Amino acid sequence: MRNPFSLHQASSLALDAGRRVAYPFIYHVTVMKTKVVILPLLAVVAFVPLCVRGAETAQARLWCWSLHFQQGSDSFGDTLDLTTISGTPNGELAPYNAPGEYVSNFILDSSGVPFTGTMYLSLPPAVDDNHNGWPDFFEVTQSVAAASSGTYNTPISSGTVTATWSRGGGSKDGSCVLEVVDSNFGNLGQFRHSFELLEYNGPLAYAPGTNVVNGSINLTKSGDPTSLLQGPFQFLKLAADPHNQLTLQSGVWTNAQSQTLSFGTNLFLRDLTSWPTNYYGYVQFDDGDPTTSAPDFVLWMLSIDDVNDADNNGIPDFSDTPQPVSTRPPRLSLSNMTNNLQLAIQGDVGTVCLIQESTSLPATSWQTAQTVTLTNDPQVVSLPFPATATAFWRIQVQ
Ligand SMILES: [Ca+2]
Ligand SMILES: [Ca+2]
Ligand SMILES: [Ca+2]
Repeated sequence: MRNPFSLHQASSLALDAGRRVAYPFIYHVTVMKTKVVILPLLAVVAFVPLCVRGAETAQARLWCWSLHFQQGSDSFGDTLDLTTISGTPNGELAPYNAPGEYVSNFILDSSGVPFTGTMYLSLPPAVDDNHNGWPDFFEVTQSVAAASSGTYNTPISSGTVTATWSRGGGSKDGSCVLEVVDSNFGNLGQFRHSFELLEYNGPLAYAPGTNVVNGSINLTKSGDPTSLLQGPFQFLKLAADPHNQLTLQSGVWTNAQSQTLSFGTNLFLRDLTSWPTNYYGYVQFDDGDPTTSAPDFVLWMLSIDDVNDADNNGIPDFSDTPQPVSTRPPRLSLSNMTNNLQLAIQGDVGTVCLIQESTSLPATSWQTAQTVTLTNDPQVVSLPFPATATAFWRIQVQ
């Protein structure tokens, strides 16, 4: 077994409502003595789009706080792999226990002699040139050109790592050169890696609710339009602050390979200070990459931007108190036929109408002649001729 370590998720995870331009930190490293664990094959579940009455659309961006590294190599053909699981390296560089601090186990193959260790690497300082509250480093639209540093240790030595990062704006793929200098063995090489941001964008359909917001996502991976992530969601509004705090309920989404990704419950906040149409929170998958043999790439962030604001009160429809559904006042016309009268009612289908009759105006009392639920617009109702010479009718909407 090459990698006797595994990354485990810490128990607590909190959102920083005031300072979003920071990296998260939720992991710690523990030694794992067990053998490789193979997950059972996940069931294939078809995704059925959620159709909800009065659905509206917001925009969503979902990205992973882990980076995906390809194998790196130096000019001598030595290789460097990163991994957070046992078995085949998964290339994950994962957030660690302080903002911007990352960790991964590694396998460095130097002239055919592999040795393993754990690398602790800082990301470049977070910047936000596009002023959206999120670190540009994790935005595909933004470019990166920066350096950072770290350390590593192995069972027999330790050393330093210097990272040189480069990624063009609009590209999910970048390069990272890791220069490894060992305290005992000197410079072990400059390893050039490709690294990838895992980011999805797309519409998020939802139905505003008093206490619950139901909907579905339909996201496409940046730089890979065939890779989709779809599925339903449910948010519960917090009773004490329903416009600004919602809890994402656990659920399951499905990717283009019909693999399912389960996620847990997490709190979402509305950004009241700098982006009031934006909601954000963590999405923690049980396993963010079903193609690898163990849970990995678990921590993601979902940013929801909703510019719908039907009542123009500054609170997006996503979390605002839903407006009551208004029905059009019915419009009436009466026709004198050979054997009866025909009352045509124009109104919203589904409206329940009481047809009421009086022999005089002002009426001392209106008598309900029929109750009709509109199934057409207009809907024609037959009325018998009145017993009196003069009669009046009206509609009362229920
Ligand atoms: Ca930004
Ligand atoms: Ca996995
Ligand atoms: Ca509103």
